[in-house]
Amino acid sequence: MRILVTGGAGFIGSALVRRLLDHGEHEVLVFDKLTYAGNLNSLASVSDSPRFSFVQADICDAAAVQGALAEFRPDVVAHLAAESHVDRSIDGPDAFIETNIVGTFVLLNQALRYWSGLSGEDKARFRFHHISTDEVFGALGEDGYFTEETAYDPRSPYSASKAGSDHLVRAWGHTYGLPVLVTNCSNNYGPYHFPEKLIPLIIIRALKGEPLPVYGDGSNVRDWLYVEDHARALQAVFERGSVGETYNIGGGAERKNIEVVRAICGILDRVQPRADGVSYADQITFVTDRPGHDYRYAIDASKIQSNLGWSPSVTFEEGIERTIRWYLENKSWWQEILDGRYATQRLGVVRNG
Ligand code: NAD
Ligand code: TDX
Repeated sequence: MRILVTGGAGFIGSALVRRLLDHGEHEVLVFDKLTYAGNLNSLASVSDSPRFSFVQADICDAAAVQGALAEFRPDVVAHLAAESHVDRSIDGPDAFIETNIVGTFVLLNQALRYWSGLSGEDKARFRFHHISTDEVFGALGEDGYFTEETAYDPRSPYSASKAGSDHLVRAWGHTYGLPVLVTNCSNNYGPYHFPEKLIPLIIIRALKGEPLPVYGDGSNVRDWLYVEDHARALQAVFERGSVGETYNIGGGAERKNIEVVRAICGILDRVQPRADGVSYADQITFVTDRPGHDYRYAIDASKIQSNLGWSPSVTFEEGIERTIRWYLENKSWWQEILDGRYATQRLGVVRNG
C-alpha cells in the first residue's frame, strides 16, 4: 500500500515509518513541517529506501496537502502530525489549536476531496487513520480503565485540542462517509523521544549530573507502551481495522512517575555508574506540580487484543533498559537537540499576574 504519514519525522511517526520500510512492501510519503519536534535524523536509517519520500509542509496549508494527495495517491493517510507536549500547551496553546484542530480539519477536507475522486478498488481501500491519545478521556482515580466508550473529559489545552480533532474525524466519517479509523494510545517511550518528555529528560539530565525534576510528589500514574509496539498496533489497525471504529492502545504497564524515575536511576547505576559511586537517585528533586496535572491514565486494550490480535510484546523493564542503552549509544542524536533547540529546562509553569 501507499501510506502518507503526517508527522513522520516525530517520535511515533518515525517509529512507524521505520517499521513500514523495514518490514514489508509499503511505500511511504512523510508529510512533516519539521517543527522543533520534527527530526530527519530519526529517519536516517530508512531515508535511502526507494520506497521512502519526504515533503516538508504544514497540514494547515490546504494547497500543499492537496498537492501531496494528488501526486502520491495514498491508500492510507496515517495522521500523526500534532503539537504533542502538555507543558508547552500550558505556555502557548495557540499552536495546539492551529495544528491539532485547524490542521486536522484541513487534512480531512482535502482527504475527503481526494477520496471522493477515487473509484472502484482504490476508493474501497482508502483509510484515514487518526492517531490520538488517552488524555482525551480525562483523569482516573485509583481504580478503573479507559475503554472506547469512556466519555471525553479533556483537561489540558493539549488534550482539549486532541479531543477536538477526534470529534472532527468522527464527524467526517459519520456525515460524509469518509472511511476513518481512530486510535487512542497511552504514554509511549523508546528511542528518538524528544527530551522534553519525562523519560528522555530524566535519562539525559541524570547523565549530565543535573537535578531530576519530579512534579508534585511523584505519585501520578501513566500507562507506558514501548513505541515499537505502538507502531505495530497502528499498522494492524489501518491494515485490518473496521471502518468507523475506535481502538484503545495501551501498555498494561502502569507506573507512578517516581517509580519510573527510580527505575531509570537503578539501571544507570548498573550500566553507567557515577564516578563518585553515589546513586543517580541522589539527583531526584521534587518540584512544583504541573498545573491541572491529571492523576492517572490507564487503558483497557481488550478490544484491539480480541479483534485484531495485538498485544504489547515488550515489558516495561525490557523497554526502559533498551531505551536507556539507546540514549547512551546515540548521544549525538540528543546533543544536537540540546545545543540548538531545547536544553531540558522546565516548561509549563503558570505564572499568574
Ligand atoms: P512529536 O511531537 O514527537 O512529533 C510531531 C511531529 O509532527 C513532528 O515531526 C512535527 O514536525 C510534526 N508537525 C507538527 N506540526 C505540524 C504541522 N502543522 N504540519 C505538519 N507536521 C507537523 O509527537 P509524537 O509523540 O510522535 O506524537 C505523534 C502523535 O501521536 C500525536 O498526534 C500525538 O498526539 C499522538 N500520541 C502521542 C503519544 C505519546 O506518548 N507521545 C501517545 C498517544 C498519542
Ligand atoms: O520533568 C518532568 N517531570 C515530571 O514529573 C516531566 C517532563 C514530566 N513529569 C511528569 C508529568 C506526567 O505525569 O511525568 C509524566 C509524563 O509527562 P510527559 O512526558 O510530559 O507526558 P504526558 O503529559 O503524560 O503526555 C504524554 O503521553 C500522552 C505525551 O506527551 C502526549 O503527547 C501523549 O498524548
